[in-house]
Amino acid sequence: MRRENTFYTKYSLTGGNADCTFNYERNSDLVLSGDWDADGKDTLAVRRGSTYYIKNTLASGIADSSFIYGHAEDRTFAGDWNGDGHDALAVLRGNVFYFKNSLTGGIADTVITYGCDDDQVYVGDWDGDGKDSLAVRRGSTFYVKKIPLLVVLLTRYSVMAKRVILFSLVIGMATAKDTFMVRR
Ligand SMILES: [Ca+2]
Ligand SMILES: [Ca+2]
Ligand SMILES: [Ca+2]
Repeated sequence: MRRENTFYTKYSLTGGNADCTFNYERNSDLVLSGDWDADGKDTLAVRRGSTYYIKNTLASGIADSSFIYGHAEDRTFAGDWNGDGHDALAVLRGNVFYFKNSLTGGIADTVITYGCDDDQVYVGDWDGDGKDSLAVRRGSTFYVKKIPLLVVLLTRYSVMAKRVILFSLVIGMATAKDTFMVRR
């Protein structure tokens, strides 16, 4: 959770106080989390304009690396697009996603057009293949890229959707796939 510019992190899914607190960067910065160095631990990156500051430890202080990518008005997402264990960034401009597999600026490694401008976008490894991909939410409908059957079920039947989500959660716990949590 984030309160002002202090981050409280939890190492387990229980209530109570956070395990550690630390300060990093300024209030107005956009914060992303990911496993930038592939050590199995997620840490933070901060975006200011189109400059990204990467930190590989959960501590205050100077960023481990920084680079410029995309435009200041782009939306930014973090994920492991190529399954090499390193999370990197994708920016969304209109409905075009520009994926990058390294924490550097320059030309995107993959460019795709997907969804609509104002969709809510989620990143996850929906099929458990180790690569993150996209899902977009438009109203109460989820569109999961690479899982057509799930898309049909979630689109057509709201009762079925609950069952599919519940089923996915159970499967997800068993296979370490990312799944949706629906908040009501
Ligand atoms: Ca890491
Ligand atoms: Ca990667
Ligand atoms: Ca995947």
